[in-house]
Amino acid sequence: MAKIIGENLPNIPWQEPKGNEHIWRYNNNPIISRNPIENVTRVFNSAVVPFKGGFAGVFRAETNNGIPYLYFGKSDDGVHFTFSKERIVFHTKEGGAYKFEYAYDPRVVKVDDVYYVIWCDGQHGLPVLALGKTTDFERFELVSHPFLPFNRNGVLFPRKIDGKYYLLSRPSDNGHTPFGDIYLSESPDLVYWGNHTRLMQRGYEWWQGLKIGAGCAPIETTEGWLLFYHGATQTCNGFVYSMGGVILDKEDPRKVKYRCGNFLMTPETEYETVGFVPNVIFPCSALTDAATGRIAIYYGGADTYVGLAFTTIDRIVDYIVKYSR
Ligand code: BMA
Repeated sequence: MAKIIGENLPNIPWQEPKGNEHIWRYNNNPIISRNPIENVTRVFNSAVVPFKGGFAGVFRAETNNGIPYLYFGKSDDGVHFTFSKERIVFHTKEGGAYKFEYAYDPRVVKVDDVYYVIWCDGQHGLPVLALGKTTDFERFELVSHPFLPFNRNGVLFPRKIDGKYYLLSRPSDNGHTPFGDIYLSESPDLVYWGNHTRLMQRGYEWWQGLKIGAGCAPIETTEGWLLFYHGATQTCNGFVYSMGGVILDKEDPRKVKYRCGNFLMTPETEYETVGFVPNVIFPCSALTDAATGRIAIYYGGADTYVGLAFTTIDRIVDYIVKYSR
């Protein structure tokens, strides 16, 4: 039986399944609805981590001029969030406030005692990955822009492997990117990145046939690194984004052990199929409880809402292995 290697967090959001589903949605989804903050029309594709006995998050917030920025939110139960009134300010090395063009799809990953925030940042109108950090969710600092444009979906591994940081990313174009594979890069210091390799190619399965991108920070388990990601297909009415799952080798995350040929979740509910962009499930973070094996996944629905999905380590590993290619 697979086990999560990590902290015991008995207070993560949770709801029991009805039957033997491999993954199930929270009954009270969406947990964040429209207009949740003054001057913000939608919050989605956001990342939540355990913090000081409760939860903290960095949220993709589309302001009323249609431009996305990053906002801070905190919660006691991981379901009800209180948001900052203003955008998060990232301090530069020179001491000033980093001037955002736009910022979206944040991930937050704790490595040692630092919370790293990775997002897609606009620089001279081009999408690049940006990396920031905080220890208290009050003062945030900009660390670097790891790669050249064009790149999105940056996801850091939650610990160093053989003394190196590992970062997943997805080279893209300047628009809606009708292609894309997941790459893996390594760094000794979070500034200089190299040994870039293509980890996973978009699939021949139709749901992930157009492009794929990393989702939540990889979860360390006895079976390897469990990664929830998104896969997109192209239809005559636009892209459809589903959630996929893969298990990477623990010592060498460049090796794919099991990649599920089936999607884990595809848009079905109203908050996934109807919204600013219909038919989008976009996972960005997951909370885990090692003792019970529970996993709570935060995902964006239809570029409009935040939803929660639940699974357990044994159910999801069984499913990924059963339907792996
Ligand atoms: C991708 C990203 C995501 C978004 C998705 C669907 O390219 O921009 O932020 O959720 O498209 O619109």
